[in-house]
Amino acid sequence: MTNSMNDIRHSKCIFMIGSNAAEAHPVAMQHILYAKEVNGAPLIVVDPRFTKLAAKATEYVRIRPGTDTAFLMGLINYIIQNDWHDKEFIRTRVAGFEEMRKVAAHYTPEVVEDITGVPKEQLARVAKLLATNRPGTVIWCMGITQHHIGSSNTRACCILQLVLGNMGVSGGGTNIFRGHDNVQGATDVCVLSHSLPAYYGLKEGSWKHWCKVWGVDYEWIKSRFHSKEYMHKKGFTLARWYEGVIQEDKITQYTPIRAVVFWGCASNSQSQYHKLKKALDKLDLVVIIDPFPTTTAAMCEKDNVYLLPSTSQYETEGSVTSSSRQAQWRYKVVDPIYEAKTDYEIMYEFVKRFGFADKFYKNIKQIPEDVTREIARGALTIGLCGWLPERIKKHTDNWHTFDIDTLQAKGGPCDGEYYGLPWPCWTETHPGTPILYDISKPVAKGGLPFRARFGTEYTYPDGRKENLLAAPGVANPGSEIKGGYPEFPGWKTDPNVIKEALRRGMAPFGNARARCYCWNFPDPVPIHREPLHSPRADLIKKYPTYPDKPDHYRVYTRFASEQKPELVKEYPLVLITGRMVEHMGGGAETRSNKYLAELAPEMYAEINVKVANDYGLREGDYVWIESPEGGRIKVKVKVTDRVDERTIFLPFHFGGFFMGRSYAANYPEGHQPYALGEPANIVTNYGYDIITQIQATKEGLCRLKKA
Ligand SMILES: Nc1nc2c(c(=O)[nH]1)N[C@H]1C(S)=C(S)[C@@H](COP(=O)(O)OP(=O)(O)OC[C@H]3O[C@@H](n4cnc5c(=O)[nH]c(N)nc54)[C@H](O)[C@@H]3O)O[C@H]1N2
Ligand SMILES: Nc1nc2c(c(=O)[nH]1)N[C@H]1C(S)=C(S)[C@@H](COP(=O)(O)OP(=O)(O)OC[C@H]3O[C@@H](n4cnc5c(=O)[nH]c(N)nc54)[C@H](O)[C@@H]3O)O[C@H]1N2
Ligand SMILES: [Mo]
Repeated sequence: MTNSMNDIRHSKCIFMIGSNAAEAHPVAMQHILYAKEVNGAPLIVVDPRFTKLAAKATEYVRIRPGTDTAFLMGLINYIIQNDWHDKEFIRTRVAGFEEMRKVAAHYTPEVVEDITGVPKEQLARVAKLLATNRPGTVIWCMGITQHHIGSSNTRACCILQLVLGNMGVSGGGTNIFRGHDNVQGATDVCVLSHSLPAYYGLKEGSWKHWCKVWGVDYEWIKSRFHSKEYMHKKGFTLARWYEGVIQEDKITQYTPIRAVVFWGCASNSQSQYHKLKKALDKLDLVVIIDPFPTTTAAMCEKDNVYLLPSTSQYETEGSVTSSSRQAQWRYKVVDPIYEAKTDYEIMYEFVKRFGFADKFYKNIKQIPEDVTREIARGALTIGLCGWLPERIKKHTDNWHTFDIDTLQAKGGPCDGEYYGLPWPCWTETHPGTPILYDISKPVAKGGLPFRARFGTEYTYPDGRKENLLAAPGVANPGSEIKGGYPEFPGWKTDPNVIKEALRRGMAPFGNARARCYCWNFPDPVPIHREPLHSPRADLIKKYPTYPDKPDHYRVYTRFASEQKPELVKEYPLVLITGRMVEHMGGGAETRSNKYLAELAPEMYAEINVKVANDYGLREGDYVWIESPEGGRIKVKVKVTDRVDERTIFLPFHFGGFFMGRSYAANYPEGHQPYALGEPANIVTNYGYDIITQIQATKEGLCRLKKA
């Protein structure tokens, strides 16, 4: 998120694509509705479904699932064709515009209408709203990311904002509403398989940096791995770990997986759940560390499960990071109840028994403060150097002294600082960066240019050379160099370099252009590729998916070999999934809550009136929904015009049933949730993003049978 939830109050136009914030981010809605109702900003909502958010829209765009890149490139093309692009911003701060423009030219309103189903008049109307109401914000969520071309979708959103010149300004930006409480913090410390904390990657230099921060010997860390190769090899992702067990797609790891720890993770949140179930049946050991036993425990039929009850967030404390890159201190409300232990304690007990507590806790005497201090010492890349526990607590304690519009404290102990010290917060005295890439302020006061991450010059395939640094004259006030500059050598490992850069009025990571052409991506400019399982057989030939990827996070991942034009004949309906306001994630917490379970007690499928009539179904009837991979679920139908005549929507929060069979009796006594139901993820299709491997849960095919 480049700006903040609060900053949306200043937007002149709000473009939301693949987000249903009215259900998934109801608190953020106060800022969206403020901009809309108080300031009169138009609200554009792009979603295949007429959601509760769409009900608030000035302009609701119904789009065919999995075609967002085509729509976005169509908007970009239309904006350029009408000469509405921000030429000065592009001239000074953007790279690869020419290359991008040529690709975008393909997406004429007619072509876009054919791919997306959005009428060309509506595309023109939306483009005009964006062009005439600046600065506007672009907000996206899972409707954009959970696709095999999810990474292209996200880049197309960014390019749209570059073309409009909406970056680095209040009211503009690319604003991605995050998921869980503290998921931004979890991402920043990188609980992912392809990087060390703070986006350092897995190269030797990164390991050496973190070894220094942790105070442990690099050779010792190396000795913990099977071989040096595995120190630098991306791991399995959450989406596909089970293949490491069942190996139906070939794995590239020296040994299969035999044990899994679910630490605050619900298995029914993962697609291909019937495959995951096979893995649960095969594993030697399953450990669940959670305040609830979760559906996972009930699904394990072998006597191979350990339940370690952890506390909830109210029984522990520490720093947490919001969507807007802000830190807060969460204080404990009550002591842990019953035999539950905090996640810190559980971690400690493991580490002690594994025999390396002396190394793991070398710098950690006081939990959690010293953990936060260690992050501040190591996470230089995103500028967490100024996030000291004392400062974070001071902000939380003085919450009321900050302005709701600017996030800045007026007077008081945090005078002039921005709430939660939004990162990068480069030093112990830096006020935080409320808006990324804002060159109107000095870097030391929260300004920032674009990062120079990809060298200083690039030669495009046609021989055109381009300087990748910002144009002369474009820099933050007070910058020693009045124009673009490369990164400061050593800034990622030495806080003194960061301080030196700030003293010279400059950003440690350089001052560059934002790229519209990413040569290190499979599609340097985002292009439309038909969903892996597409309802439009005719378009597959024209817009095919990628070739298969043999080692994608250690698993053979099918793309071209999975995209079959004839599939739609047997599976004629499009399947999308998502959230409802009453439930959270896998639903362990909310389905175990009497009041929420009463509000939303049952799993259901939203189907259109025409589909209901064609299949002879009425509200409340049961149907089998079947996926191409052999998953099937029995659910109740909800007949509604929210979805179109070809699309079925499923919420993914249910569990405790499996293909028609109840597993209720498998829960530990007294721990059965109040609401049980079939997991949607039994029928979400095969399909993963080409870069991130996120599961494509919003672009599958299925078929219906009356139960
Ligand atoms: N109540 C509640 N709130 C939550 C959560 C929860 O489980 N419950 N989960 C949290 C988490 S972890 C996250 S990540 C966020 C997610 O928040 P959102 O992403 O907003 O939630 P979703 O409902 O998954 O998806 C949003 C919309 O994407 C649409 N969509 C599906 N396919 C497409 C497509 O191809 N194109 C477009 N443009 N749209 C499409 C769906 O119809 C849906 O309305 O919510 C967070 N907030
Ligand atoms: N079909 C489909 N599938 C999806 C999605 C979709 O849109 N469609 N969305 C995907 C997304 S974006 C996400 S983020 C995932 C979410 O999926 P998960 O993260 O797997 O599901 P949650 O239920 O949100 O949270 C997991 C568990 O954390 C536990 N928990 C809560 N607090 C604590 C704590 O302090 N400590 C510990 N140890 N545990 C705790 C909860 O009890 C819960 O059981 O689902 C993904 N799956
Ligand atoms: Mo999420």
